[in-house]
Amino acid sequence: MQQQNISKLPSMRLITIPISHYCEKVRWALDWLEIPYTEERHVPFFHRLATSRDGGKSVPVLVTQDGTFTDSTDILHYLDTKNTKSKKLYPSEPNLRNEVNQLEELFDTRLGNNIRRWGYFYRIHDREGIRRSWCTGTPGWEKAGFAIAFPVMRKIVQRTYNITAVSARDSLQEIQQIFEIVNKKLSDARPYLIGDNLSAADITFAALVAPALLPPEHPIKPPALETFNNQEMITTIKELRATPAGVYALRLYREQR
Ligand SMILES: N[C@@H](CCC(=O)N[C@@H](CS)C(=O)NCC(=O)O)C(=O)O
Repeated sequence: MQQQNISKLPSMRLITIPISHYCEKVRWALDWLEIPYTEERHVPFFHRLATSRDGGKSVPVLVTQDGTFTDSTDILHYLDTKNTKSKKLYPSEPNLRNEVNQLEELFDTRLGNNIRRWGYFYRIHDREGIRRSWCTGTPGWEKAGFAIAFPVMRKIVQRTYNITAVSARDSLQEIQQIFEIVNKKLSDARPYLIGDNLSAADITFAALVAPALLPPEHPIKPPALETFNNQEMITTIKELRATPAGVYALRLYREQR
């Protein structure tokens, strides 16, 4: 595919919910590829007004001169055709590319949902924490809407994502299984999951686990662990951080974000 000079392209628009880990995956890819974009942040529920205007539902949505992309993986594939630098999100070598695709799919389908369910189970009652996670950088009228409607929003989130003590425990088991897969891959001391360079697989893993590791470099600055009062959650975060997969995701945030 012919590459274009990205500095001459009109800026892309990225529609997000600030704390969404799928949005963070795309934001990180854009930043890493040094592609200019404008982020438009929305409070959950209000985001639908923005995404539906461009034919989407969930976030992230990327609006470009080539069309609108409504899924994080589609967005990363599109971005990979756009960059003029030597960086690639997907390796050209077919076997490596295949492996990256498979891992990204695994993380998207089995990790993202479970991290969200597990995280909300512990944090959805922390109104101030949720306000920062959902409202940072959003329009004033949406912030005002949050202030009024949060109790109702919380109930809908709990119902939509089936957030209960039992589902949170099941989700943690799924998360631990994915961590095991990543631990095994990293056991030969490789610097990245696939090949010699950062790829979509690395960005997807680190971005999707961020809500359970709270890396300080995250653009929506996470609270310090000591400020939480749920001991069970603190213990799990410490355990996940100490695994090879956790150490690796935190390193990616430190060195590549
Ligand atoms: N498969 C989608 C998942 C995106 C997703 O789950 N987004 C959530 C936020 S983390 C969302 O927008 N939820 C609200 C909605 O569906 O309207 C992707 O990779 O982009």
